[in-house]
Amino acid sequence: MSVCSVLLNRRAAGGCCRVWCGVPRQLVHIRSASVAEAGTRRSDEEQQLWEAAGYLPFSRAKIGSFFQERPVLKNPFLEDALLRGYLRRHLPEKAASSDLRAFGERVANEVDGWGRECEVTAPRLVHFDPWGRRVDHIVTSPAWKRMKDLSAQEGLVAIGYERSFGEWSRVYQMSKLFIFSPSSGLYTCPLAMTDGAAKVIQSIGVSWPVDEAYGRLTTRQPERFWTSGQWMTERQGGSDVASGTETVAVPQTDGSYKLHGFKWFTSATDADMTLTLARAQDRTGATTPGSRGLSLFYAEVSRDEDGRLKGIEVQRLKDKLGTRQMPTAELLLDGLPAHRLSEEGRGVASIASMLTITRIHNSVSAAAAMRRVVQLARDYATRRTAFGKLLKDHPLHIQTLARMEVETRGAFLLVMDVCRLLGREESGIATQLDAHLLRLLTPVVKLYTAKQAVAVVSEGLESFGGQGYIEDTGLPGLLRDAQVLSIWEGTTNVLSLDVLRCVARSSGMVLHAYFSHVKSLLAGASGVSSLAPAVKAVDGALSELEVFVRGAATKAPGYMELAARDLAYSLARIYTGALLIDHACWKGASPSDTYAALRWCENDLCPVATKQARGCFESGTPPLDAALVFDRPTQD
Ligand code: UCC
Repeated sequence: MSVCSVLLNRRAAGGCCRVWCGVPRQLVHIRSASVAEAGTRRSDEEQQLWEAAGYLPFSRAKIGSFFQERPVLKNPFLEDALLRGYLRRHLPEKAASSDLRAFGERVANEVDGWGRECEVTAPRLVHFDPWGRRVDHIVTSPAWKRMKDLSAQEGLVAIGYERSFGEWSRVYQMSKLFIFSPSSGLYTCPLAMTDGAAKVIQSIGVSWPVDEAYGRLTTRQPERFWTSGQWMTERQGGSDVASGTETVAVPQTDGSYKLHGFKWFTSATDADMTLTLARAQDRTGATTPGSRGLSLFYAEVSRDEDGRLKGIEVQRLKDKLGTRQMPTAELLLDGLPAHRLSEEGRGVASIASMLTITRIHNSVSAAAAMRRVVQLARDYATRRTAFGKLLKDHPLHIQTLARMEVETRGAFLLVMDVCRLLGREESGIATQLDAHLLRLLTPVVKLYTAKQAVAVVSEGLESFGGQGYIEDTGLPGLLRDAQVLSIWEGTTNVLSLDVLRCVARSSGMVLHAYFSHVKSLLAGASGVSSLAPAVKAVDGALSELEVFVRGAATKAPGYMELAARDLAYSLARIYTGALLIDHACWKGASPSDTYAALRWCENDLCPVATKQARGCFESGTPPLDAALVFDRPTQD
């Protein structure tokens, strides 16, 4: 090795506090001082002694000998104090906890690797066979196929329909999905739509032509298991479905239909069937515009004897920011055989129960992404040293992780409460109050947790330093995949408007249920002094919200539209605060449960009141907003 390279290597190594090749730092440091003497030359003998002693870092291996330890994924069930506490409180059955424990072990040791395989082996579309025949094969990785089998075996959809744990079955199912989701290679997306399709079929009636499909969607037998798509979005967009749907359904003499149209976003397109919206033609070939013209259709995805998809051409796969594990395609429907499931013109109302389910799944994935990044960051904090001590011993670092933990706990409790309500509704024991709460909180939990997930996962990546930005750590994918959660299944603003819609359609009854329930949760904590500041904060915010809502009745619709997002955030933060308080009052709660509740309640719990006080929703605001957004440079 030349003196020059020795010098270079010494400089590169200077200042590091690790021990190299068994040589104590002090020794290296002293030698490094002698090397630093500019212009001096070591004798050949000295040089040989140096090299023989093996003191030189980087002298033998070009990459050196120090490697940062990677964060280790441990059993995500066993590692999650809140999940386990929540289940001990509400679902103490041994069968559930043993299943979750075993599944958590499998997720950490086996499934997480498959998820990574799905990410690095993205699906691809093969349009033609070697002889030029159109085949439109979506080729997915073996790991993606294993995910399908696993999903059936583990009952990831079936549990919701077997109802072995009665009203708590949905909580059990979603707990399983919660530990699976970040390792699933996005297989939770087809499962969400499959669950949604089963729910729609169940609500319409399990009879021909969907009885066979229902059995397959909810089976635990991998060889029978089907997944379903939910094809709603066309070129004009996926939010305003009523005006954006061009697909027509042409009636056939046997009572079935053929669909003709172009579906612009179809996720998990390797599905076995789909539920989709189209406009049924009358005898003259005319269709009805708007929502009243939309009906719900069921179609199987199958091939003819030549291997061609029946009535479907896959135009192309989408090139997405994230969720690359999952095929998302543009589909030309050209005579797709289908059956109408809803009454004519009741398409949106009929698919609404699917939206409820997929929005809840979305929220589970959001909370799960937060939980996963916190678990990994926590583990990493016990391994990585900076400035002479482990990250876990830097209070500022731990403060950041603690803030992420508070967000994660809030999201988890909010999601699980909506699952609890769903379980009650499906078990036939929901009160009117439960039904109202479920309707109101479904858009709220979806919009709020999706935004939280992006913020928490982004913060989480920072806690790994530069490694959080490196693709093959698997960490950046968490952020990319989180970003979709606020986009699909209704964007934040569309869902905020859905909150207003359900308030109006229920004549305010959903809000009445909300206020009653939050008050009853707070009442349970009235004598708990350690929680007094949190109770006071939620109580105060609830009063502010009540004042806002009372005043809203006299406001113009434009006022409420401007307030919609802040209203939805207020509903989420206050309700979550009440849930954290309630959980902290449980006899099995830990001091950390109390601390999390106190910290959560330090937030602005009622931003709609804060913003109202600043005049944000007044009629003078939109022109100012518009002037700001479209501000142009003035001419020089
Ligand atoms: O498909 C997509 C991507 C697939 C991938 C998903 C995977 C998720 C996996 C997550 C885990 C990883 S993206 C598609 C995105 N598009 C949407 O989500 C639609 C967003 N837009 C809306 O939600 C709108 O609010 C619409 C489309 C529902 C609005 O349509 P309309 O026609 O204007 O709706 P109306 O007139 O307000 O309501 C029609 C009927 C009413 O019932 P009736 O007639 O009985 O009064 C409403 O009460 O539908 C009822 N309805 C609802 N019911 C409407 N929305 C709901 C609801 N959310 N819940 C219950």
